[in-house]
Amino acid sequence: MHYPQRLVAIVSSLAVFVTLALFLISSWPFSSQASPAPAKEATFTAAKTNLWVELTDSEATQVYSFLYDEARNLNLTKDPRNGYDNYVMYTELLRPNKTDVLPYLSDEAAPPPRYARVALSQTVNGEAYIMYYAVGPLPISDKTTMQPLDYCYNAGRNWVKNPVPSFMEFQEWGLKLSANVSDITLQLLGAAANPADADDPEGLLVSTRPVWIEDGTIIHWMQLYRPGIKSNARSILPQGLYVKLNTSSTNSGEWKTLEWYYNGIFYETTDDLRAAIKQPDFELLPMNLDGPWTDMEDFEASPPGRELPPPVMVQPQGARYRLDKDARFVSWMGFEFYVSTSQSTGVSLFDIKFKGDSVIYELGMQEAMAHYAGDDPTQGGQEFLDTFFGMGKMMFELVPGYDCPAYADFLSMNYHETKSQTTPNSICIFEYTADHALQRHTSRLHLSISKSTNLIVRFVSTVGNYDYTIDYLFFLDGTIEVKVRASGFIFAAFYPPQGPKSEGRYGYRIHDAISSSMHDHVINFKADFDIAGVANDFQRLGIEPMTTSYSWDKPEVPQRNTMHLVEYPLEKESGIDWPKNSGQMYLIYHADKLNAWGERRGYRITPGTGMGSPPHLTILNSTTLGNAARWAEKDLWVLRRKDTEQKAADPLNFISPLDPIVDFAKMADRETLLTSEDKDYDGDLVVYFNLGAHHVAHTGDIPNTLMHTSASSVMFVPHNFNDRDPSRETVNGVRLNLDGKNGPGWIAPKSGETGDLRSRVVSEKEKRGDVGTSKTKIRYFGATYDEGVTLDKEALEPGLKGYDSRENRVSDLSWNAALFGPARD
Ligand SMILES: *[C@@H]1O[C@H](CO)[C@@H](O)[C@H](O)[C@H]1NC(C)=O
Ligand SMILES: *[C@@H]1O[C@H](CO)[C@@H](O)[C@H](O)[C@H]1NC(C)=O
Ligand SMILES: *[C@@H]1O[C@H](CO)[C@@H](O)[C@H](O)[C@H]1NC(C)=O
Ligand SMILES: *[C@@H]1O[C@H](CO)[C@@H](O)[C@H](O)[C@H]1NC(C)=O
Ligand SMILES: *[C@@H]1O[C@H](CO)[C@@H](O)[C@H](O)[C@H]1NC(C)=O
Ligand SMILES: [Cu+2]
Repeated sequence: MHYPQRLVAIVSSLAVFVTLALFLISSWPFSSQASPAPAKEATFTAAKTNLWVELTDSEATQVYSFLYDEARNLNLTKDPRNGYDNYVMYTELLRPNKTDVLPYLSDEAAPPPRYARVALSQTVNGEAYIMYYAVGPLPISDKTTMQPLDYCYNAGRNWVKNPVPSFMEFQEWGLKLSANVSDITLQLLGAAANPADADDPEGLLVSTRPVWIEDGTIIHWMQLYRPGIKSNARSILPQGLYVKLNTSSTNSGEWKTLEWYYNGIFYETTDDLRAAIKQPDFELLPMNLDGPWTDMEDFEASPPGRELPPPVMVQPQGARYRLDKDARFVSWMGFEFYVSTSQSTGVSLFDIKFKGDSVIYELGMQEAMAHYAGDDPTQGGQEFLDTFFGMGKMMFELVPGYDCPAYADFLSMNYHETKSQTTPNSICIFEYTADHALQRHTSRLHLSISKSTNLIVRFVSTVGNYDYTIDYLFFLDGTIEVKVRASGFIFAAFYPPQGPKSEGRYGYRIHDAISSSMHDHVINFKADFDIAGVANDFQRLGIEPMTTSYSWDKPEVPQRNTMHLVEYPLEKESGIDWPKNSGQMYLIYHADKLNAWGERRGYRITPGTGMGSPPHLTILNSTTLGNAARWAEKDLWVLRRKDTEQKAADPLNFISPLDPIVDFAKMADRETLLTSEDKDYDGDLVVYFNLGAHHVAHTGDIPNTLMHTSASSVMFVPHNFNDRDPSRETVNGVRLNLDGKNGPGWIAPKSGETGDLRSRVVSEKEKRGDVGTSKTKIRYFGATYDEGVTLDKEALEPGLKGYDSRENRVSDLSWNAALFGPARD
């Protein structure tokens, strides 16, 4: 299941020997060739149970048996034909209430019982629904019940209507309809649909977008696409022909085409379009044809530089973090946390501590939106809420040496649809040393510099045309960063050569007949801060200009223009944007815990590294989104934490935008954040923040968007959290003592001069680093490479022989793919 690594676990007796050897011998005793994995412990066990780990296969099996039990009377089928059948769509862990978890984490109570969330497709009175239930406690016993799960859905119900229960039939109907007008498509688009073979590389494909869903009425726009099968480039191969459909009836025999749209002109019937094409003045648009321009690789080019492989990071002496793979618990340089996964939202981290203090209880993605604009019937209203497609399910296997360094540790992703699924190696954990120092300072007599090494937890979720790489990064000073980068094919629009006909501009022409189609990516995360405990408050620290007078300035300067700090507590649940000119700092403090200097212990929330400050959605009151994603309207939100408000969104919001099961606006309803105003409030805050990009794609996005151009990040930085910078204890660095005779410089000291190497209590063995040359005295802190290392090719460039995946069950972004999931294999 795992990649072949040189750094294999070593037997425990050897580990003991190596550990002892480290104490006894002052310099590294082995050549790396002889002992590739020294300090790594053979076993490392989390102190607590990981309460957030996904249901095991055995738990899921029990849940399925419970559901299929005839006593439940659910009439479930294991082989559903469509959404009118009763079947289990998926089951997953229903994450425990924090109220029940905290007593366990502080050793005051047993772990809370485990529950499953079950999503059932159920038909009631001829109407198809998707319904959520809680099944538990697990393991199944006579105490186990199945209850409608509604406490965490603020719509006050546990169901959403399935608006297109026969989606597969709908897709097939669309293809047949296109094939029926092959005389038209051959003339206009140079190809025909092939309903008999959806994988026909020459056959046209269809893609639909719902325009209107109200009780009993569902209208779609359908557009034709070339398949671009080889590179999966379909989303940049839209064709210029659109048709409006009425699929309101439950009987597909009554589905109708309404009107056709081509080159800015509507045709009321198919025959009207046929007749128009026969006219001599009919204007034929260019076709958007597949070709080498959609290839993601150039195997042939060999400009200077390509003949040598690029540099790589290696880790010849083993990992420095400790990982309990079973418990999914990680410990690194003072940080500790548990890893959890979910089929819809991917990887979340829980109970993040730094040097024993709590920092964040829960950190995880909630939803990823892509919202388009344009003057054609598809892009003009297109929007995706990607958790609906299962961003956890689509965490495919990572490529060592490319997604993550060859030496990374990999974890699998498991989830449960009709049956249990495991994707190997889809989360990676590794250390990486930055291309810059963490700290440095040169003085007359010495220079001190240390390395910036991060721990990174990474996963990639491929949602149709787009691949999101999501990182949780940890820094030695206690900083935590959340970063999203995206790549893959954009979802382009067809571009008539004479340019957009309406006044708006929505993109650039980036090939014969495609427009780059502007869109916003807004990706929401939850950070449940517990800065040194749950009772926290949120302050905005203004950095403001001021005119004032000081007694010491008088009489010469009666008034001075200067600046100062002003604190504004956030008193009510609110959404806020990143401040102009970084004129405010957003701070979360513990209510009363102080550091040694009497200042409140806190963390700062700030835009991190990426393409500018992370944006929110440009569109105001999006017509398509309704109430499905109100979290996208501001950069970040500060809310009270509640057991009843687990997430900012639910995947099913995508199919019920007007009346979503979770309406974020109802969560952010301006309740007081002041414990003094509400005695029942414990001061526990949650921050929801957005990453993403205003994606104005250009020719550089062809064939694929590049990761650095789409990167966005938010950082949480200690703010008076410690008494001084804690990275000094864990960092690797060096102090160089200089002779100092002629100012800073690399000047040879007088013979016999040793200089001050800050050797307050230096024992002989600690002098190990004191290996000064005649010019400079050198002392290292943290371990160093004292011998040469030997690496085999696998450490530099893995042969990928351990890559397990044969086929990825990639979503095609249709509702079909999500609702009748890939599990039906
Ligand atoms: C059970 O479900 C099937 C469809 O899967 C349906 O045809 C049948 O009527 C249902 N039976 C009952 C008793 O509801
Ligand atoms: C979690 O909290 C909610 C709200 O208080 C409650 O309705 C629910 O029963 C709790 N869940 C469990 C498993 O105790
Ligand atoms: C395609 O054409 C056939 C024959 O005219 C017709 O029976 C069928 O309903 C058409 N299908 C669609 C989806 O338009
Ligand atoms: C769509 O079809 C339904 C019947 O299936 C009909 O009641 C409705 O009026 C139609 N709507 C439009 C806009 O054609
Ligand atoms: C959006 O909705 C809010 C609240 O209903 C309203 O105040 C605002 O004017 C709306 N803006 C637009 C552009 O529709
Ligand atoms: Cu994009």
